[in-house]
Amino acid sequence: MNAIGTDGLKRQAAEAALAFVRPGMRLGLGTGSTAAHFVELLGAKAREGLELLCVPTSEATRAQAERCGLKLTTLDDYPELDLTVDGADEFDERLRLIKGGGGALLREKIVASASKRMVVIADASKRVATLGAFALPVEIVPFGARSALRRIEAVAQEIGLVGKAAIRLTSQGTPFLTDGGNSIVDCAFGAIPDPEAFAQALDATVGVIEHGLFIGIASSVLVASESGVETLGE
Ligand code: ABF
Repeated sequence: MNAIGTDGLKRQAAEAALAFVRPGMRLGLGTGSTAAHFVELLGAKAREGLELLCVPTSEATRAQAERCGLKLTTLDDYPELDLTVDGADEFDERLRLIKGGGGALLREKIVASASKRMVVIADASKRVATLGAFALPVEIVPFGARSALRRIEAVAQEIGLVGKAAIRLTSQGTPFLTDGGNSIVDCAFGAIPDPEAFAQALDATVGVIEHGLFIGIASSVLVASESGVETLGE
């Protein structure tokens, strides 16, 4: 914990991301508490007259954006966006990310991949030398979920990753379902020395819809710490 506090640092990162926004942009809006700061700040700009069109990455962000008075659109109407601003669960020096702790990774990856630029906003606690301290979320088809979980463990083991994978539950103990009605497997395999290899293996696993490894997608990470906001990347 620090003097500003984690939430204050998230806000600082979100404020820094406003510098990337230009009038008339089509924007992807991330999910999570850091992204929520950005949505709130952007809403204030929109109410001051800044013209924007936004695509939310979750139903929660859609509801917040509507409350803030942001104009919403879809990827069907605008398949290419100018910029997405989103949070992350972890990032490394090569701008590789783990996302999906909030369960929105599929829409987050679709929206970020449709954007010319993805700016990640985070407090410095998310910065790691090697990804994997945060359990990697993997979105799977609910049908045959336990079989998919076993296949995920097997492909992980083939590349030397061993640990515990578990189907995510809600606080009531029922299966967690994403906005798309899918399940999430959280993979606590520890350090992932070769995220590209694991991403490829997961991409080829039956039952896996998408995983939370974002590689080659983020253009920059704005990292807020006690000493200010540092920009990694361009
Ligand atoms: C989204 O929100 C997710 O991809 C990530 O799981 C989470 C980060 O949450 P927070 O900003 O609340 O730490 O960006």
